[in-house]
Amino acid sequence: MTLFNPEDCLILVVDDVKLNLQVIANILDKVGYEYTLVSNGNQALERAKSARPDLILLDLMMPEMDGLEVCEQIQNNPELSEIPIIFISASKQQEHLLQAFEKGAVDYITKPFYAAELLARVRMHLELKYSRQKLKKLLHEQGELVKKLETLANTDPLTGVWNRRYLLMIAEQEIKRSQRYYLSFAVLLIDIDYFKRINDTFGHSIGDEVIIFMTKTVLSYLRQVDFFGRFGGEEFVVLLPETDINAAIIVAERIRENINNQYILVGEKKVSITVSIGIASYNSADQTIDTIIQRADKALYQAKNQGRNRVIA
Ligand code: GH3
Ligand code: MG
Ligand code: MG
Ligand code: MG
Repeated sequence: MTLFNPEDCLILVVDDVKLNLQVIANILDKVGYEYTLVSNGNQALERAKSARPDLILLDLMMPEMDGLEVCEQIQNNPELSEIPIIFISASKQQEHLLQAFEKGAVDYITKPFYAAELLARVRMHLELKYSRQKLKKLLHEQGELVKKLETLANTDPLTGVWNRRYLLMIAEQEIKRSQRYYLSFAVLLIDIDYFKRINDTFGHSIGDEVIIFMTKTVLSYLRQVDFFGRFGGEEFVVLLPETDINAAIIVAERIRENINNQYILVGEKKVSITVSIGIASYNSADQTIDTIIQRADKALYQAKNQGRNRVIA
């Protein structure tokens, strides 16, 4: 499995001794790695920022800023902290080795070293880096996919509002919450009046546009905490948490009136619709959402019977 081509990998080599830089450069050349060479700590930080190397070979002992300091600063920079750092040092002291790893190094090679050893370690750490990146990308993609699936499973494709399944689930939670905390919540059942006529007169796709227009209007009159969903066809449900019947009537009236006052343009023609709204509110006898919806449905039926474009609670 090859995760990378050496020619695509840039290695930053830091050493205060020119000869050391040359030796390492020759070794990297054999395999075809790209490299960039610097001879002190400050240059190393600058070059790391400007060139964004894939890996850093870092001398430990350097005058002014030593390798440990360089390593620490790179680790503390979120944009650079994922670059693997391998120390190369003449020091075999355990103290140095421990400090290097504490500062975030991934490896420690002592001088003198075999060319093959250096290359093997460089290769291994580049592979690890690329597999980490790959895994991160996969996890991100998976997360995005889960979000998309959730949206697909919970929303209505035409309008983007919650679908029936999701709304019923939320409603059952609302019942439990209301039982537990002695709260009330209200349900609005909204149905477009004489919608068949819209379809018959203007066609189904204009009918769809009218439905979308209607959901936008309703949404603009709801709070963030309310749930609005399509129950089926041109019938919609609003769940109003912690809302009593009187407050629900005010919300419903506002929705009804505003839909009544607006129109959408179909060519030159103004198309306006009205809605009828049935309201019911939770009471402690309700064990499931069905009984509440049934009462809202009865109220809606009355609203239709009494001439439509009205709210009945
Ligand atoms: P009312 O509710 O006032 O009694 O009359 P209505 O004409 O609205 O009657 P009903 O509720 O029985 O009819 C609803 C119509 O809505 C029937 C169906 O063709 C149409 N419809 C349902 N879903 C959609 C949709 O997604 N798009 C379009 N364009 N029409 C739909
Ligand atoms: Mg040195
Ligand atoms: Mg209708
Ligand atoms: Mg209907």
